[in-house]
Amino acid sequence: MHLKAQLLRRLLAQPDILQVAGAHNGLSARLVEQAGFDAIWASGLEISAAYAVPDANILTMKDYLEAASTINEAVSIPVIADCDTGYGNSSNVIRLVHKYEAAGIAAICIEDKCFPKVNSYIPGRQELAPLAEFVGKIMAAKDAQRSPEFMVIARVEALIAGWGLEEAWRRAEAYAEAGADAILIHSKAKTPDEIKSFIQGWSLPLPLVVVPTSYPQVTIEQLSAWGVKMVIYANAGLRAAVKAMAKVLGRLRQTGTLSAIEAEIAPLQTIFELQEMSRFQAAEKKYLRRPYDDHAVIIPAAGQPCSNDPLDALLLDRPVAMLDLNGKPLLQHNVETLRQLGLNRITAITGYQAEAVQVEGIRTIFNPEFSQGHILHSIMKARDAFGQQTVIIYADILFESFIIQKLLKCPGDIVLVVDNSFLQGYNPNKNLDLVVAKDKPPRNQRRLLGQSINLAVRIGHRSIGEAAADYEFIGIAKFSAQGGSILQTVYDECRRTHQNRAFHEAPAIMQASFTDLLQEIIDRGVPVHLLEVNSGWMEIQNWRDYQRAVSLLGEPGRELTSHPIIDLTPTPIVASLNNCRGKDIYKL
Ligand code: SPV
Ligand code: MG
Repeated sequence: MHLKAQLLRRLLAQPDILQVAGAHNGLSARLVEQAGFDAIWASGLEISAAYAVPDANILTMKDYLEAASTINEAVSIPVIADCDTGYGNSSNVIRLVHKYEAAGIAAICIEDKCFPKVNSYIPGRQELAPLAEFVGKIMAAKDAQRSPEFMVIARVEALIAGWGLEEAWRRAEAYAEAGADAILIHSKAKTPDEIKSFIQGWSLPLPLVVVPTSYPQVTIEQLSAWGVKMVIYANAGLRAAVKAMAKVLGRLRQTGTLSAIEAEIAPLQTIFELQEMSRFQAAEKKYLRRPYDDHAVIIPAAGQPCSNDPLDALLLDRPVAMLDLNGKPLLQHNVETLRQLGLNRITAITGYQAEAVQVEGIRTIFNPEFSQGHILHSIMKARDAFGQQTVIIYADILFESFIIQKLLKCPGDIVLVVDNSFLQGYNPNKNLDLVVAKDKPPRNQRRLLGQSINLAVRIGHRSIGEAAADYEFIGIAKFSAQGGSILQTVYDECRRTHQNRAFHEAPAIMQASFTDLLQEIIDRGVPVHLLEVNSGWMEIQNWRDYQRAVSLLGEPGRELTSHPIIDLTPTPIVASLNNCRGKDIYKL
């Protein structure tokens, strides 16, 4: 069953005249369809012109077939392929019918000139093929078609070649007799009189097709009244495009600004619509699977500066996530590291100076309570952003990708990345998120870390103290779907029960840190795993950290001098609850 050929036959069976327009590629075909035409003429002239070669069989059948197939794939209306003389003799016609029919083309049109032909409007070499030879081609074509619906249109060039009406009628009748499904009677006269005369002397019931390029004054009503069944506007689209392109390009070259032509060109959106971009995107959403598509990253970046450090001067108009590190915000550095790992579902929770958080391709969720709540409260604003695996990363750290790689490989519903380098006296003034582990890691020994996993017994700050601590929680954690659901359920419960009373190290749940909830989870007997790393990350909480980060990332001179001069005198510590990470809040 040839559906498009069937459709063309159905259209021809209706009383109305069919209007068909030329195209040379998928895009021009879509425009023809959008304009409401009944079918498309895969024009030899247009296709040759699109290659910038003459319409004189310079291209091969393969070129024309490829163009016609592309056209056919782009539209749902039938395509009538202009096949010139059939690209050779009757044997070539047999192969062409097989190929065009298999490509879903509804009809082919072949003309009774000698191969290689030349466009009908080029004066000079308009050589007619012997009638018998062309009759043979029609018979070959009709015998070659596999579906009964496929159509063969015979094009009579007798008027083009100057042989007169008698010859045109004689040939048209012979082609009808040979089995043609329609007759295209072509004329290069400047008025439709010749065509009208031909029709008046035509008595067979075969549909008549005309191409009024040289007699453009004729109307559809006239043609219809004369009994024409199909009119082909063979090249209007191509000529419109050429004129518009030449005009716009000339003007652009002259003026040197796109604004001079903006009003005359189609908006990009129109092009995207013609390309059916939305269909492509829907398919991509449905079918495109990448390894970490179901993995989410959540970066709580709502907090306002609370370290009372000279660094705060760089954070007057932006949160720490947007702190400039060598020309790029900290968050951008981290997003790039994550993307390189294939982690693309990244959500940042914003609050303080939320408008400043501008990173391409990430989702942001605004936490309006950022100034009253703590980091835990922010994380819980992103409940719907959790995935099958969710990595939570504090906004003020810079990390190398291997940490995330190791973390993603770690089994366990809840895994915290921990480091014990603080034991070597690194930055002793900092308030760290400390962790007591179930298995004491050996100190002062070289070790291979591999994938060894420990368990947390205690986590927090005030209640542990550095002497008892085995590790520092670096601010990166991973939750499986189950782990994420435990996190959310325990939080919801504790919100009800600890609204106005101390929650681990916090005065109430609203001010709780992430570590307070983790301690609650540990206390409920849920395993909280520890993945040990030994550096490969750093936090940026004060001016010294910032300087180190800038110099570690390279180009220190340029970046440091491009920032305002900072007064390094420590400012007095002011009490505030402002969505900082846990280690800072109890500095008060
Ligand atoms: C074509 O469009 O290629 C045609 C019609 O064959 S015409 O150019 O009018 O001959
Ligand atoms: Mg042609």
